[in-house]
Amino acid sequence: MSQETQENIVAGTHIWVEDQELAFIDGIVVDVVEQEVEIQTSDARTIFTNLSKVYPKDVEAPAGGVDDMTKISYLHEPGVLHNLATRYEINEIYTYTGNILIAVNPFQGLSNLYDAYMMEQYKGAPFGKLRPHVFAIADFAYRTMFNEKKSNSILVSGESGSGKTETTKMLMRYLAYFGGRASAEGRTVEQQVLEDRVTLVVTDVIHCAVVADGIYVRSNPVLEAFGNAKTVKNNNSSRFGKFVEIQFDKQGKISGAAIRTYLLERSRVCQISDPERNYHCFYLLCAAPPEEIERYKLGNPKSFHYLNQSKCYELVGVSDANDYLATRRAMDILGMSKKEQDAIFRVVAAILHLGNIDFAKGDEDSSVIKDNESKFHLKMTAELLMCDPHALEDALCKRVMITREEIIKKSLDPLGATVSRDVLAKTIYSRLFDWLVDKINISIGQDPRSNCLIGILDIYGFESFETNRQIAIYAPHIFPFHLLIGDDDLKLATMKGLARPKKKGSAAKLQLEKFLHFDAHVLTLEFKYIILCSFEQFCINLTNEKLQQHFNQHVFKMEQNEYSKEEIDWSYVEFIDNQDVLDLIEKVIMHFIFSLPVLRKPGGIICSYFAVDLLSIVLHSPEDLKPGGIIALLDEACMFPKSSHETFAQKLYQTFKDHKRFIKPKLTRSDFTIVHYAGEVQYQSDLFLDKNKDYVVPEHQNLLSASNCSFVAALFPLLSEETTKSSKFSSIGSRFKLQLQQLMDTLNSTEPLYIRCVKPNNLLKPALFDNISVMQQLRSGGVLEAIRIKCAGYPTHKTFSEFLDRFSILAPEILKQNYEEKDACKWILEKMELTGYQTGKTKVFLRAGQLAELDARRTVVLGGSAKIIQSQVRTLI
Ligand code: AD9
Ligand code: MG
Repeated sequence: MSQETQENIVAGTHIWVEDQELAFIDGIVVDVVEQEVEIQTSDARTIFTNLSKVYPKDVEAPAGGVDDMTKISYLHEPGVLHNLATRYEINEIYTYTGNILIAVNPFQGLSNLYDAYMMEQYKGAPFGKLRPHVFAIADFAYRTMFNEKKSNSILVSGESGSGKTETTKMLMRYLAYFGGRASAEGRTVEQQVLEDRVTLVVTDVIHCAVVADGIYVRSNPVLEAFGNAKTVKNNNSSRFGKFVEIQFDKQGKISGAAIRTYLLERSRVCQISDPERNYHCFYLLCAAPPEEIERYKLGNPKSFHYLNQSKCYELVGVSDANDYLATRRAMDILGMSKKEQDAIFRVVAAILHLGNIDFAKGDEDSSVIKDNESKFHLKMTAELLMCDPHALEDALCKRVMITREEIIKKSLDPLGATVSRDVLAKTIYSRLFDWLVDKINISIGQDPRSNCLIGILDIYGFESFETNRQIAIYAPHIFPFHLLIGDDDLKLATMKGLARPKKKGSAAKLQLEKFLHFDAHVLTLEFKYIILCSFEQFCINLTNEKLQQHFNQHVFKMEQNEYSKEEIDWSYVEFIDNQDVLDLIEKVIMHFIFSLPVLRKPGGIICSYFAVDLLSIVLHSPEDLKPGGIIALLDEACMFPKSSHETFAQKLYQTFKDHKRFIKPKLTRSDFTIVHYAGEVQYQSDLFLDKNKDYVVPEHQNLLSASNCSFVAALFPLLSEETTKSSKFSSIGSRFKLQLQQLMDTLNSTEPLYIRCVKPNNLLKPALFDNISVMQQLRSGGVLEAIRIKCAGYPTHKTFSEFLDRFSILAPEILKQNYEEKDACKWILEKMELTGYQTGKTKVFLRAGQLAELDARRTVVLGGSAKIIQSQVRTLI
């Protein structure tokens, strides 16, 4: 929310001005005529701009920046950004905003930043006394937990590659360091084993992993091997959300831990694009010792379809062979038996073979196994999963249809069979992942007596795939031509100012905004590149909306606490809320409607608007009868056999046509846009219905539950007839919503601490700070929202002595009198005829813009321009 305040900008004032490339550039005001400002920028340009694009700059800010954003005199976007950039330059990667820690990824090891000496430094140090550090947050959480017996949670967020998982590891390392047992003396072997397991899970590191060549290595812990992959954004990207709960006993020692995971990315198992990789475990297994390769009939990753869709097989600086051994060792520590480990890797190998089964057209619309090679892979898959090869072939190529009259087996065409194969691979993999999480939880054990815990949330950040880019293309004479965007090869179809290329099998769309430059050989384009988001991003963004609300409420509460500590009036501080977006997404339809027998149609459930119409006659309560949110409407669409993504989209358009957070984009029949707190995101509804159905194909279920391998059979437990009947449809969206609610309940019962990770550049390189990208992340991460909340109240807090140091020059007479500090401050403020400020017990609280006004007066007194121009200055975004 922007806030305009009456300000004073004088010629000679140091300012920040908006800049296309740098986000903001500093300069000095030369002249102001009404709303137009003439500026001399620090890169020696003269520019004219509107006053609304100008922000006052604090010339007195320390050269190395300030370690807490709340100490910045002018709390606005350029001020925050400049402070972070200045600090990053001198390798100060951590900065506070109150007790929120902002961590800018250094993309390089900074010496001694995380060693034992550093941990000792932060142990018990009052918060804020030492330089900002992730250990300070961990220590604060640990102290609060131990001294006040309060549970804490630390929420780590940020975009992919910003350093969430690394930060999480540092937090856990600190907690394990002080929460671990001091010595092994007097402890049973069982206790030691348990602690090793907890330490392993908690720190994600095997301390004693020494490989054959004697090098001390970081292991590839189990969850990372199965849940992480190389993506364009991060070589070790976590493809799932994780909440680790560390339990402590009365002595403050770790006594148990539990992991909850969220939304593993299933599609990656079958579909990857260059230069990404599939989950690490596939490559690790292909690098296993020869006897295992022989046992699983594996070989070069290039020979497997699920891996060779991308040309990337290896990671720089990583040995898959070493990581395989380390993962095995981690599994040993976690108490996974050799038999279980064999079964796990057998399943992984089976998935690789499964992906190599191709289909050809059989009689009529049926399909058959394509060739001998595919037959070999079918045999291997069946062997590894210990199921019947004919049953496997049937499960892939046929579907059983139950009609009123008979049960018929319908053949699938080759495309249908391929889809069926991929669905099977994804289902097996996600069940395997869930099994691993359960197993880890069982093996580390929970402490039922623990009543204090520290929870750490490492969860994916807000997702939107819209980027503005400029590119130059050589020789664009021949149309259509190929356009390289990163590594995506997109074909431009037309060139009429708006091109809409289609990338095969993906949702990439390219909208040409304008041509910048065109000569004989080079065409420079500026365009908006949009990859439409799907159901997964929808769920991720819902998570972020929920966390954002939690964050806002917390920041607001902290502000209020500060005000009440200083005994000042804060009643008119407005609270900015995103409840309306949450309602749009997750508001429930009142299910009791469906329990009214009169409203049931024979053989099915009626649709909500029909129900609402009928019910409104009875209830007369329009507020109660508002339709459900997007998830409820999606579930409803999934339950109707005749629904399609188009009817679902139509229903959304019709229901939310007046909702200010919902937009029907132009030129589309089924996309929809949600105005999230972090910006607009366009979703493509095409696969929403399919992806929302948590449905295991009964043929797949029957095949694997009959496996001779007890491990595989246990991944697919037989469902009772009752469950099969009642759970015809189970909604992923609703289940995720429930999971999220449970997470929020946990978070609400703890004291939250926040760490916002920032990725300073997209090249993953040290010492590069991309202002525009960082600013976008600060917006999405709610850091600027926190600042807005502060600005809605009193953005400037200055202790009386700080205030007097800076402004006593405005009222030199006070020096002659024997005023109390507080009275002296009041005297100055009254003399300057300011209103709306507050003086607390130790600090002056100024409204947005008042500091700029005082500074302007100060500049005049100090001999700056005598001309003060009254003007509008936007001090906020
Ligand atoms: V994702 O959403 O799981 O794709 P994360 O978890 O935010 O992502 P990650 O922690 O994996 O990112 O960090 C990415 C890379 O940045 C790491 O592999 C390191 O190479 C690098 N990194 C991150 N934090 C630090 C740090 N504190 N010091 C040095 C770091 N390098
Ligand atoms: Mg991660």
